[in-house]
Amino acid sequence: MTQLPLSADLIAEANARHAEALDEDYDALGRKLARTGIDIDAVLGRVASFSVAVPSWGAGRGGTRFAKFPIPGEPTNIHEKLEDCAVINQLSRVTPRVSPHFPWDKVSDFAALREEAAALGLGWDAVNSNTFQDQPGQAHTYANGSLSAQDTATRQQAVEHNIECIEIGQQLGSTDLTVWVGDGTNFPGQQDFARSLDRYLDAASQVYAALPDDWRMLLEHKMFEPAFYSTVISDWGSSILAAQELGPKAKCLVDLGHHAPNVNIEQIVARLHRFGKLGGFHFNDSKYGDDDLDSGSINPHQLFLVFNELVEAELNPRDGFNPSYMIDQSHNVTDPIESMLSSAEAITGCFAKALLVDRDALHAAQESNDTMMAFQALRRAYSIDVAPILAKARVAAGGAIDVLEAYRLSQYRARKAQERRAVGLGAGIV
Ligand code: AFD
Ligand code: MN
Ligand code: MN
Repeated sequence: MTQLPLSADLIAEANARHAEALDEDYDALGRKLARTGIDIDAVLGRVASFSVAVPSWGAGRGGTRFAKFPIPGEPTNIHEKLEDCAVINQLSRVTPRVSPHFPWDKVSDFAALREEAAALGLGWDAVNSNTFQDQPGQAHTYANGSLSAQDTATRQQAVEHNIECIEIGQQLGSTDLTVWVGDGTNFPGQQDFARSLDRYLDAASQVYAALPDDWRMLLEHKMFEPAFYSTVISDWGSSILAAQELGPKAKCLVDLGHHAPNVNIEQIVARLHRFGKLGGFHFNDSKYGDDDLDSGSINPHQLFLVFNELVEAELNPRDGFNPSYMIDQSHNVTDPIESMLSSAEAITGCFAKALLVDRDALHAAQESNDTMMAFQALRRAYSIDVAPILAKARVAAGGAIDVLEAYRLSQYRARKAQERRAVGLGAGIV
């Protein structure tokens, strides 16, 4: 029996006030799309089956290296985080899975946690290991690396932690392990580039060997931070080489914020797909680096171009093409629920726009070297306001037409501020 956190009546009442306007907008958009041969109901069907996972750690207020500013009613443990994730899904109907991070989300009974999530209408996405910080009582420090550490016992500890994450994930019903390591250097000469990668590959292959048959290992690259001179899996090149060496169950995960400024991420998507190694995404946005800003808040066009490649990839599938989508953001100055509601809408919107691209016109223009018309095929789709399609999909599934309005009407955060204990101050990128 599912028990969702918000009142269905409150959502229905708020929707009733917008229903007529939505119908008008949807019908008008339907007529406009029909003129170019697009059936809006078919697009609606595709949008209705789209989903993106949310990270458990995104439910709390993030921080920078300098400070964290908690808000009243912030979640303090995985149970409260799940409840907040259920709010996001109840309103958006597009975020039905949560991606947990260990040991942050560790509990004594994972079977019970799985049921708790199911009762909130939630399933589980990729499990994330954490070998980028030390835990109290940990035998070997990760200060000098984890899977690539010089010290054999440290590497072994990191391998065992990843294997434990797989075992937890099996209890939750996950089928992906995402591995991001903070391993790297701050000084030229600090480590040998080749030998540190050798150590990483050797340790990662031990984790790979523990993967159940239907599992994938998603390698997340990142060019800097916490290491500022070099990182072991710095870019998509290192990532795909490692994934190829590990085997077919190893794939590459693209976090939009983990590249050098101005890198052509949509081309990376196409390249990884070409070699059957596109495993998934962490959606966020950035202006300067791994800023973890809200998806589509800085460069929505790039997000659209990424989805354009994903729709192309779908038309030309390679073996095992099934990328996992997740939001990975740090909400430093907003209510995390509001940020993820807004981000889920931005992400779904870019997917919808990518579906509207006239592929025949695009391909014909490409083949005849008609640069302007090729660009216009993309631009026409990007310019369409798809909001009525997204809202229709939400309403049909029991969600809200205006997600932020319904959330604010619910007074959810104020109620939680009464119930939950305050979280501590402090700094930390999460
Ligand atoms: C990192 C990565 C990654 C990781 C997270 C930890 O994006 O996904 O799990 O932050 O906080 O930058
Ligand atoms: Mn990430
Ligand atoms: Mn990141």
